[in-house]
Amino acid sequence: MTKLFKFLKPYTRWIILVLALTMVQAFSQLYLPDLMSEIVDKGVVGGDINFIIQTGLIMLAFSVVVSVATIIARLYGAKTGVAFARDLRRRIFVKVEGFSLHDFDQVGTSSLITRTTNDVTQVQNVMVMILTMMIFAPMMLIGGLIMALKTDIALSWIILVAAAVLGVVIGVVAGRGLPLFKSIQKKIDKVNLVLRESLTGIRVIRAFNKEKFEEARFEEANADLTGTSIKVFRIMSFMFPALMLIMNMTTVAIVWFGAHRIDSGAIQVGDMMAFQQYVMQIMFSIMMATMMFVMIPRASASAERILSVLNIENEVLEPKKPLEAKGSCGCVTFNNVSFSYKGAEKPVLKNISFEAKPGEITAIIGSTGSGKTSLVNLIPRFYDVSEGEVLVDGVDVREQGKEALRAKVGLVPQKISLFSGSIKENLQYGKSDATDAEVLSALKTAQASEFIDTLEDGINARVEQGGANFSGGQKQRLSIARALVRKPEIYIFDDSFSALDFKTDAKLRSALRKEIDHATVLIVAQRVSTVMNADRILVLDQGEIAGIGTHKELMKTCDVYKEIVASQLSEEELGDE
Ligand code: M5T
Ligand code: MG
Repeated sequence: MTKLFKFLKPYTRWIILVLALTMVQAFSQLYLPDLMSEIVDKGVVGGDINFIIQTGLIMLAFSVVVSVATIIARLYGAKTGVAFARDLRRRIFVKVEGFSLHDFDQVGTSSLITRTTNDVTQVQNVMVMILTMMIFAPMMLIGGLIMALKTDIALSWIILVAAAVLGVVIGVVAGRGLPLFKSIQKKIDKVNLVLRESLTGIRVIRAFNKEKFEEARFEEANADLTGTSIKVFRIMSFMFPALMLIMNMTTVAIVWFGAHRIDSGAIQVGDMMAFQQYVMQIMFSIMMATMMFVMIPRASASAERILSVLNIENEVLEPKKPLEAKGSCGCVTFNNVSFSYKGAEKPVLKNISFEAKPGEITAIIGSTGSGKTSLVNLIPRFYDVSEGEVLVDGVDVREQGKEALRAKVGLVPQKISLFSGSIKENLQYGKSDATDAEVLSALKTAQASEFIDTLEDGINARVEQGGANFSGGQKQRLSIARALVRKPEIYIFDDSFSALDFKTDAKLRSALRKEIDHATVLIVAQRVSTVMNADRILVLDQGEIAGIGTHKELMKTCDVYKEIVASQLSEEELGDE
């Protein structure tokens, strides 16, 4: 919790204002009972009307000061809290955006969402409370004590007894409630997780008839959260009446024993009334302080959850002094690259060396899981290599600025993601100021015009979340067009033609060849027909290069390639029968 205080720094001025105002508030409140006792003793008992009016006006002025100070303090306290929460959410968001794909798996998406919303709110609430109470409560406690003792020492044993009873009650309640408070946060997480999973996996759940199972799973998490919350509130609902009882008993005790003291002439009526008010102030401040101690552990559980996100070291770091690549032709060079995912035993790529030049098509083929996607993901630096180096335009990717590097790359990922919006907006992800003409020409090359022409709104047609209203092949072509519109130096097509029929595949590749003749092109594919005409084919086998060459060369030298070709030809022949 204390580690989060540093995020309050920009609001130091507001905080000082709040603290100063709560001090004013405390001083005024401590002074009021004193004035009141004088009114009673000198004014009412002594029969001095002028004194009553005079002192009454002073009291009125003090009350106005207290009200104004309280309002402003609350306002700025809340402002600080809200601004603090906004900054914190922004920090988490920016941090998460910089996460490598590996970091994501570490925390989990649903927990990340709870942490950015619910946990931040918890911390915000307590922060505001601390701000408004930090100075106020101790001042009221100590000031109240001093004033009460000054008024009548003989009655002060009542304070001791009342405080002791109060302490025991609050101690018991807090002791039982605290652990429950902490566990509530985890239970909210669980409800979110189940809800999120069943929302995103709704198709699978329906297909496998798992609705009942999911309902039960949700019910369990939900009932767990409800049960704990009810327990907490039951305990808390006992607290308020108990506190009221203690307060009222104290008042009775003061009046009872105070009356005897007045009777014996030791104190005056006003003194007793003032004493009573001071004791109330003392008890209120004890209550507020303990409330804070109840809230803080819950918030610090949240604070820890937030900090653990903020403290994840981004794996893919921006270089201190980014180097500019001299030329910008788009050459990609792998030198003895090995790579393994964090926590994995075996490397997924071993000793990869090759060069992809502009104006040429370099194809990568290999069975599923051979590491093709992992290989191309190293070029825009989604991950860092374990050994060796990846050069783009002759400079190690780790030494280039991430933004400059990624601007050179037009990636069509294997797992396509389109965003909700229009087709045009989706293409403008590739180039934010792309004109209609640019968008249309990219769609034409990607062989997407034919189906877009059938849409009523053309390029302004809506794309649903995740591109749900398009077929797999249509999505692939939109995703290709998005990379084309960017006109980058390096194109990466990760299995981007797999959902297209052979004819569209062939037409698309011949259109591409014309369009991107000056760029470096990497095509990942499973089909031999897709890669056959490439200038260079890389055959991957379990993370290692089994052969590099043209189709003709590989047919003579590379057994793995020959096997792939043979398996696909025979399949097609079988299909023809
Ligand atoms: C190669 C492992 C995966 C596989 C190997 C993306 C990814 C992969 N892997 C991880 O452990 N974590 C990851 O985030 O790496 O996977 P690939 O590079 O995706 O293989 P591919 O592209 O050749 O396969 P495919 O099916 O796309 O043709 O063992 O477990
Ligand atoms: Mg892949």
